[in-house]
Amino acid sequence: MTDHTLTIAAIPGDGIGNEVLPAATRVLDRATAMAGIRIDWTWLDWGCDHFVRTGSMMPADGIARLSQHEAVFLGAVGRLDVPDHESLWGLLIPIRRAFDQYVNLRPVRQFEGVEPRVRLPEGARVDMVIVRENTEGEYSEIGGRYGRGTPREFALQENIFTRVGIERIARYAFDRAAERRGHVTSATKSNGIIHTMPFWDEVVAEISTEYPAVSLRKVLIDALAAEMVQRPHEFDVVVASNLFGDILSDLAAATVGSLGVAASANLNPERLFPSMFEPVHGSAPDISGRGIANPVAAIWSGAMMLDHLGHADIAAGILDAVTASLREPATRTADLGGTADTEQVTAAILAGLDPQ
Ligand code: GGG
Repeated sequence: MTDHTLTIAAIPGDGIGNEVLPAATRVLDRATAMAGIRIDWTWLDWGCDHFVRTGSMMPADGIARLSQHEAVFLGAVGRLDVPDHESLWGLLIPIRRAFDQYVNLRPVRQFEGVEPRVRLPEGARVDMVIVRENTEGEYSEIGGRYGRGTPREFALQENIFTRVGIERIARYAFDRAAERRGHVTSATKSNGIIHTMPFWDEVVAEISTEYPAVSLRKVLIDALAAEMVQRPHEFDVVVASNLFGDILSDLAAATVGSLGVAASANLNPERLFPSMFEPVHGSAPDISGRGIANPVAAIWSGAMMLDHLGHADIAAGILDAVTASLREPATRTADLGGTADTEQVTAAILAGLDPQ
């Protein structure tokens, strides 16, 4: 008997987004149905095809339509014949900003049975969360191009770091660390970036005084990238600006196997607007259409969505089924050394949801 309905907008987008998102919604449908919950999906065909057809990635009332939902579930954006800045700034980034999704939460976990890509000490496991600032920083519209096609041509782009923006992302990171192992690492580059990064360091350090039980270590981004390859198991919570957080999360995901297991949540923690959940990976034109994409990142992102919507128990059940499927090469995809295709992984996860 269904006693509760969730209204969720689903945007598969481009490339493998059209393969992993339907797989993930099947898993979410089954897991919620078992708990007496129904998901009312609004499927939206927005993305690069829409851009080629109409000149925009989503309709003019797109944000208003999304705002009628409890959450947004996104696949991937990007197509080889569409400039990447058009696809990102026409869909993904406007949604993050319109809904003030200032936290991009990206968990990185080493799953049992999946061989890490870096050598770890005996018994060590990678389990970190990257807290990426998601609405300002280096992803800024402020700037322009001058003298196009002339010898004096230049491009100028302003980074935006606000006190409010740094304070709120730092507090979110410290809150997560307080619930976990109690360590925050802050990514910086305050030796070379003379204005914004010393400001970032200063504000993060100020917020740290509110959390005496949590340690803070600031590390220059170049050294941090090296540490993440050499000792990924030592990180607990990493807080980073928009660009640094994006780069580090791909790097961290690679250490534990592949971007195929990198999930993310774009959160408005105050819940004034819908939050958006998406795999970290893009549209992967090199493998799209072959049915071999890894659906785990999308499925885990969907589990994060259910957790955010108040169904932590269902989310945990999905993650258990994902964990079990990853143990065997027969039920994981080739990016993780397995032999399964998207359908076989999805079937294994669906079977793992059923009471044994
Ligand atoms: N899963 C959505 C997607 O396609 N992401 C690829 C991407 O390039 N994202 C950039 C970003 O997260 O800033």
